[in-house]
Amino acid sequence: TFDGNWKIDRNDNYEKFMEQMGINMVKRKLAAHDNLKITIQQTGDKFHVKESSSFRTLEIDFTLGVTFDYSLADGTELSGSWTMEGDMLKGIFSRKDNGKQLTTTRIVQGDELIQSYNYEGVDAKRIFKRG
Ligand code: MYR
Repeated sequence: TFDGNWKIDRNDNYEKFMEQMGINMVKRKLAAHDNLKITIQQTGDKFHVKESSSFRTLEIDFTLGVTFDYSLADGTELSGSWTMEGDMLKGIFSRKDNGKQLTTTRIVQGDELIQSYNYEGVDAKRIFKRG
């Protein structure tokens, strides 16, 4: 169900979220229009994700329930894991620099992939369409 190519369509409150993350205004403006594309391939409890944006391209492999490291485009390092709850992927990550938690979910609704984020009380969403 998550499998396929996804292209960012729109953001909801993403700039406020990035502000809460401590990202400066110039980077926030660029990141709000990052042309993010993700390709997801699931095999059992293993996922292969290709991420490409105006900042970078990278490939990530993770297994549900297994902790891994992930760096944001600005270099902020996270560590955490994804689990599946029903049809929803739930990620709990923590920042290595300050220990604070970033939670995120992914769910497919109709023809859209909705990724939500929470950091220190601020919620945001990024909504992708197949393509
Ligand atoms: C993946 O499944 O795509 C790799 C792991 C993602 C970890 C959580 C991503 C949080 C990204 C937050 C973006 C915040 C920008 C300020």
